[in-house]
Amino acid sequence: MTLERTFAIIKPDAVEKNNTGKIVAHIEKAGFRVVSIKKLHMTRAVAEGFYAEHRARGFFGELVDFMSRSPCFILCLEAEGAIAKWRDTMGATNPEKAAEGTIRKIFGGSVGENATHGSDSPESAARELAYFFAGMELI
Ligand code: ABT
Ligand code: MG
Repeated sequence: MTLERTFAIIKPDAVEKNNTGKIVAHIEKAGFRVVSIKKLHMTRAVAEGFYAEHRARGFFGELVDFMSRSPCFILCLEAEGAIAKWRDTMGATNPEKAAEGTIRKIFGGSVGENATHGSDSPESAARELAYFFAGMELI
């Protein structure tokens, strides 16, 4: 396996519930290095650009409302095989279907408000990291 970087978000629902620190602790305990972490209140335009792949889906408006309603924390995480490892650590998109001990099982509320985001491929990780971070923030 190779050392990889992935992009993560601690979403507005988790920040609102004061679960930020607990989720960062879970991330570090799982073996990731937090390369960068930054607070951000997304505008609707920023959220629309981030989730552009879902623009045609019925849930797009609600998704953008949710992601822009209050601040989130965005992170760059590093580990061996970080992209797949972070998806495993988060669990399934729907918290009800997520495995025991995963972040979405513990902290997620619903399929629409599921506590965290993780890039789903190396291409997404590269795009999403470049969308939110300047190069010098990822040293
Ligand atoms: P993200 O990490 O947020 O991208 O979630 P994930 O990759 O696990 O799931 P996808 B399919 O990318 O979902 C994107 C967001 O859209 C929400 N959603 C998804 C719904 O609200 N209803 C649906 O029917 C589906 C399929 C869940 C995801 N996030 N949020 N918030
Ligand atoms: Mg996704």
